[in-house]
Amino acid sequence: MTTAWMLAAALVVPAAADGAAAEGPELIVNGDFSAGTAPWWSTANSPLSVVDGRLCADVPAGTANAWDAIVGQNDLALTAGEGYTLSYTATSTVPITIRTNVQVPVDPWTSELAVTQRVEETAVPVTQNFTAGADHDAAQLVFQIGGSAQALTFCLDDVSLVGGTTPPPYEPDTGSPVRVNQVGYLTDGPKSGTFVTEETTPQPWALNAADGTRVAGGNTVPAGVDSGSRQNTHTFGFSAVTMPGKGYTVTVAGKKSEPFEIGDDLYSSLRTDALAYFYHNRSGIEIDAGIVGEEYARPAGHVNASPNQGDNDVPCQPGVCDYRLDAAGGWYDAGDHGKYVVNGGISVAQLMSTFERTLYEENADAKPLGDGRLRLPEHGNATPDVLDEARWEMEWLMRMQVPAGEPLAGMAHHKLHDKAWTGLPTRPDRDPQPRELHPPTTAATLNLAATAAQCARLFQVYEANFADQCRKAARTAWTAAKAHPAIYADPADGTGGGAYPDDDVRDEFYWAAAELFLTTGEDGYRQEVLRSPLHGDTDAVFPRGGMAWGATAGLGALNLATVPNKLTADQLKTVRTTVTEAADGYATDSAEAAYGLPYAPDGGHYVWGSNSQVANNMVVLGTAHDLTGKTVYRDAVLRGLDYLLGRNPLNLSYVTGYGERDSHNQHHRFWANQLDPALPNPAPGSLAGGPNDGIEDPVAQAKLKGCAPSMCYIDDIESWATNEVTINWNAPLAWVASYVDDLGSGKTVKPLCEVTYNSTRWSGGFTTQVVVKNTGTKVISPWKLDWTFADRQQLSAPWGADVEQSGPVVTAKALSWNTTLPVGGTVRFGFNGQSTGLVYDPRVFRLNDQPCATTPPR
Ligand code: 9MR
Repeated sequence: MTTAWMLAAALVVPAAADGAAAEGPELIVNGDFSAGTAPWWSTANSPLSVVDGRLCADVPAGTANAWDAIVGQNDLALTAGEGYTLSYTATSTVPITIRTNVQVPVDPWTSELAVTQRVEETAVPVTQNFTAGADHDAAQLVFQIGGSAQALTFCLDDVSLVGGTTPPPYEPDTGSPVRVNQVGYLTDGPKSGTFVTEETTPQPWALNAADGTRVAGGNTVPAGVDSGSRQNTHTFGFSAVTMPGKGYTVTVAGKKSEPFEIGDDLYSSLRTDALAYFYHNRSGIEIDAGIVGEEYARPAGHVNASPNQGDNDVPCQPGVCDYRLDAAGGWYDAGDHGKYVVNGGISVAQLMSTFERTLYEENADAKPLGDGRLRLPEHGNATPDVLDEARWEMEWLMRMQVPAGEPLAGMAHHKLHDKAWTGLPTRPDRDPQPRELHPPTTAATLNLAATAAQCARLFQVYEANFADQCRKAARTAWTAAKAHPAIYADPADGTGGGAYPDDDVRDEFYWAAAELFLTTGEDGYRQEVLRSPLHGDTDAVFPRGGMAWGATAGLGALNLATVPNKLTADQLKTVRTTVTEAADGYATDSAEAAYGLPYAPDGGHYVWGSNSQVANNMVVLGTAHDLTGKTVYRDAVLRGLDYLLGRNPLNLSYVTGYGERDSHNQHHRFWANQLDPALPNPAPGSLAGGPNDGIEDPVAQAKLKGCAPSMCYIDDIESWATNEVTINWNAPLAWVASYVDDLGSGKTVKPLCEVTYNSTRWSGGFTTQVVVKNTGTKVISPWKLDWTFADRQQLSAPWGADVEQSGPVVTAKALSWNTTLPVGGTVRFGFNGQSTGLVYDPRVFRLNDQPCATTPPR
């Protein structure tokens, strides 16, 4: 009888049969653990950590089978007939018999190597030779270490698997050399693309409609070698084409682009999806299938239900404090389950600013961000949904504040995360690691001061008690930061979570002072703003490479430039000039780049999360457009979006679910479909970190060595340095999506109305006169004017119109005698009212749902 074993043995080639070691490339990534635990994984019951340069797993007592606890590595490519040598050393605090397999990673787990071995406290080097019987794209090496009655620690060192032939160097599949925004172009916006070729002379291009009809054409413009990608490029443009349609393509020299749309409403779902990212990544709450669908639903994470050790009662790292905090809630930072005040800050600020923009920018529409509009549970509470989402994080940020009476009271702990890194995948509710608070820092404290101040002014008209809580936390944090201005995070504190170190907090001081000044109007904070060495220094406030979690001054400057405040006209001009000067720089970068992106980092280095730097520069450009109306700024935002959505060296949309060729294997512990088909891919609207020439992870190091900066990216779940998702990358994406959706078709339309709003104020009250003018070409009848108070104003006793207020929302309707607003005609009405705190005249009015110009302009 021929057994399977004999068949396998018959296939063994001499090299392995006689026990000779195989030669060939190394297949194991990070076999000496110098890069931490990844891409090694383990079963959730046996968390991994690197101890003295070895990979150790804490295995619980009482598992039944060897395979009940596993340490492994995936993605091993083997070739049939080739010889391989596996070697490693192993130790165990309790003697066990382990099973070591090289196998198919799914049922029936067919193995190429399956051996057992006794492992004890003393390390013994082990070598196993074998010959692969079949080809495998992605086999796995597993050490099955369960089955012991006693708990034990199993450690590995120097793991190596060599053999086969050297795989060809990694070549990204870049598809067509014709690169376009794979979602589309606004009907009346700029439209350009990039062609990659060795040719140096102009090439004919054609724009074709979905049915193949030629719509436009011309010759490409040679643009030389693009420094980011080292590709020889040409550009082409078709802005003049304004016929909406789906399925357009551009063909150059016989090569066809991915299809795209021309239209007016391309980005409303991007806004909603980009914002849904935050609900998906909430900690401490069940993610509801009714809101996100079955695939993305999951139980609440880190709520003290086993095996979670919970965030409701978190101790400090040893020696850091002797109290515990209820720090449940907030958002997970990224692919990991850490929660970081530095980074939570910029993210929640940008969500709040996405909303705040709608209070002061005439062309911004608050409705799509309003109550009942986003994918989250807090519908029907009258608070705009985007603020509900921000509140989820703000509550957590305030929980991270050191309680009164404790040392460093009022400061904020820098972060809270697992004691040791968990493997991929790990659903949040299945994370068994102890959670720990890390020391308070000045940077974290100022992140809290800044965001809590912004929270106080935005929530005052919706949830006054919560706003007061925010205001108090902001003031306390500011005072604590002033008392402890130089307590920095340890850059080496990166076990189990990211370090987020920052030892220059001048920008955080500027940001926090700006927010506190905007919210309170107090002169002390104004002086702090004006005294800052950053004030008015464009390059310091807006670094060339963009704002970031460690470079936050720009957040303050953008709000000083746009939110009504008590700066003098000259002081305001200084701030606005920093915004427009920075935007001029980014716009020039964009106009000069072969790929149109508004990002030209120092030394040409694409940093970790470069896509968010592109997005942050787009926020500055969008704000400059809001302030000045200049289309050069708007066009640079739109070209930045083109880059993120496919017009780039890899021909890839970095936003999941958008474009024909999208990133969808980003690094995430729950959205880990690439490792476990039962888990989902990242939710639509998730922005990948993007090219990073630092290539700090093993997959990037194995595949991307020598890469051109803007091509240092791989859509692999284990490449966390190029392909993670995080809150601080999706936050500017949400701002940008909102801004772009508000552009409509992109046509600059003259408003059909003009509102002059004049209040005479005295302490606690006001009398207001409103003049509405029909500046369009059609009679408006009946008319209805809406606005939202940003501050605490309650009107009464109206005249000249039927005026009603519900919360901060005011609607003024025509009376029977002034129903009609003729062309060029005006209507006047007014009211008295009461106010508390700082109040400013509203600036955003809609007449029958259409935006009006406001006089005087800002
Ligand atoms: O975004 C962070 C990037 O600027 C740093 O260079 C990098 C290394 O320290 O860390 C990034 O932040 C990660 C954090 O440390 C842990 N959670 C995931 C974040 C995104 O990769």
